This record gives sequence, structure tokens and C-alpha cells, in this order.
Amino acid sequence: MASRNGPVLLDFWVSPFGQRVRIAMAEKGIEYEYKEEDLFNKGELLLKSNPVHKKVPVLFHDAKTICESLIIMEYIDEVWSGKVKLLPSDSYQRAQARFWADFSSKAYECGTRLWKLLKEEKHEAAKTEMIQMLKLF
Ligand SMILES: N[C@@H](CCC(=O)N[C@@H](CS)C(=O)NCC(=O)O)C(=O)O
Repeated sequence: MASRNGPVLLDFWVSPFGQRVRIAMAEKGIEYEYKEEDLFNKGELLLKSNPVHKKVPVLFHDAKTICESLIIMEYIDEVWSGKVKLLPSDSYQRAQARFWADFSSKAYECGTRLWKLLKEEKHEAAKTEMIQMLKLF
């Protein structure tokens, strides 16, 4: 990734976690290179750049690697601080934003379990959990 100056996003088109980062980049008006990852046949770039979770999204910037969508978003907000702010300036409002962002991660993860467990009894439990989360939203 060092060969390129601008940011590069390793992502999977349907990933809600990746979509977060794409929305953040769009809000900030940042140009970047998009690289699609094949999650059914993970490439060396993903395995090397996110060896802990082996998941997208991964952002490459200035020869550095940033993983985890919410951490990437905070990185983007700090590095491109001159552009529209993603997080509120007030500490309490920022804490609230982080709380709901974390909650939405749990909802996305529940959604993933829902479609992965289609034929299992755990599906019902995941469905109930998802309905509760949507009611909370
Ligand atoms: N906590 C991670 C979750 C990322 C995640 O679950 N990404 C999925 C795509 S939506 C993935 O890469 N899955 C591959 C796998 O589970 O092996 C984040 O916020 O970035």
C-alpha cells in the first residue's frame, strides 16, 4: 500500500461496516481507492493487514493500516478534521453518538447471525434479539 499516497479502502460491497466508512468518506469529500475483497476466498492483503479479525473494512493511509469500522471513522474524523465533523464537539453528545454506534454494530452482528443461521434453531433467538433491537432504535 505504500506505493499510493491517497487512502485505500479494502471492503466488501454489501458490508454495513464498510458502508459506514464509505459514508464517512463521502461526508468528508475524501477521494480514495476502493478495493473489493472476496470474503469467500480471503486475499493475502486482508490476512496480512487485519490478522486479528481478518475482516473488512480496512483503511490504508500514509503507509498505515487501520481496522475496525468505528475506529476507522474516528481516525477519518481526526485526520481530516478541517472538513465536516462526524462526531459532535460536546463530550456528552459524543459519548451518546458512540453508544448508539456501538449498539448498531451489535445489531449488524445480530443481522449476520440471522442469515448465517437460517436452518438452525438459534435463528429464532437471533430473530427475537433483532426485533428487540429494532424496537429500541
Ligand atoms: N467489528 C468489525 C466487524 C466487521 C465485519 O464483521 N466485517 C464482515 C463483513 S460485513 C467480514 O469481514 N466478515 C468476514 C468474516 O467474518 O470472516 C467492524 O466494525 O469493522
